[in-house]
Amino acid sequence: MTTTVVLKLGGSLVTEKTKPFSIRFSVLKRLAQELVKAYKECCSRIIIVHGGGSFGHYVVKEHGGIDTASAVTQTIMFMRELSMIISDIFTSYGLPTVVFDTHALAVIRNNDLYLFIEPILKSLDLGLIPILYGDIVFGEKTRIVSGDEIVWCIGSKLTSSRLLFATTVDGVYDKDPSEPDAKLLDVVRLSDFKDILFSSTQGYDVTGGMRLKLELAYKYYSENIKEVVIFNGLIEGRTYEAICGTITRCSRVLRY
Ligand code: ATP
Ligand code: IP8
Repeated sequence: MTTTVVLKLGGSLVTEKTKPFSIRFSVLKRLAQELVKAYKECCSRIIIVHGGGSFGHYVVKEHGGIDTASAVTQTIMFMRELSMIISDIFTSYGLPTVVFDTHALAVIRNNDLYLFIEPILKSLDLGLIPILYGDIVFGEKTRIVSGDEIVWCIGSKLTSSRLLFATTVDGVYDKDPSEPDAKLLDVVRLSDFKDILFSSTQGYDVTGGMRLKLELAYKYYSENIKEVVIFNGLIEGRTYEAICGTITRCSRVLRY
């Protein structure tokens, strides 16, 4: 069975989430190198999804929501901009990336996300690396769809997937990771979620932070999803290890 890695690059990893429109170029360049190595050595079926960071989240916050035409157009425009920058950097390191605008492949019905994944799969068959991003998705009730939801949604539709969430902390902690006595949870089961304390994300955030990443499991976790790992993409080597299945410092999210 062919397994596909769906890698979320957190907005807090690829941008400075407290500073509007600030990209972490050095992090992206290092991630590109790790991805090149992992793509060559371990897995050529990789879908990348990135978050909004100080692009999407900041624009939505500045507009006070997405109720106006300019809020919608600017949010989409800045998310595309961020995606193009990421794609340009990755391509310059030799990764065959292709950006798929999420809003053009998706629709919201009854508040649920429907994603047309066929073109994404066809691009994977050609050895390409599709990039999607957290975005505004149109529907009866147009809403912001986080990159996390896109990862879970794609993962549940593929016959075999591994979901890897790269962020700025080593994984899920029992409480705010900045607390000195916070403990990293190696394994997190759906039934444990209620005992975890979440602090609000630093900087601009209009989706749902670490809590949302986990809560989406209730809706989307299925037999097709073979592995869910949350890890620190700021630490050199961890993204390579996560893709190649050798990572040890992380949290694994299990269904039961
Ligand atoms: P984005 O949502 O912009 O794509 P991201 O995917 O990197 O970004 P965040 O939404 O920023 O993720 O969530 C990660 C943040 O969640 C960390 O910076 C961390 O401080 C915070 N956090 C809050 N509570 C916890 C917890 N119990 N365990 C781990 N992280 C937590
Ligand atoms: O950062 C949010 O995606 P996320 C996208 O993955 C927008 O939650 C448009 C704010």
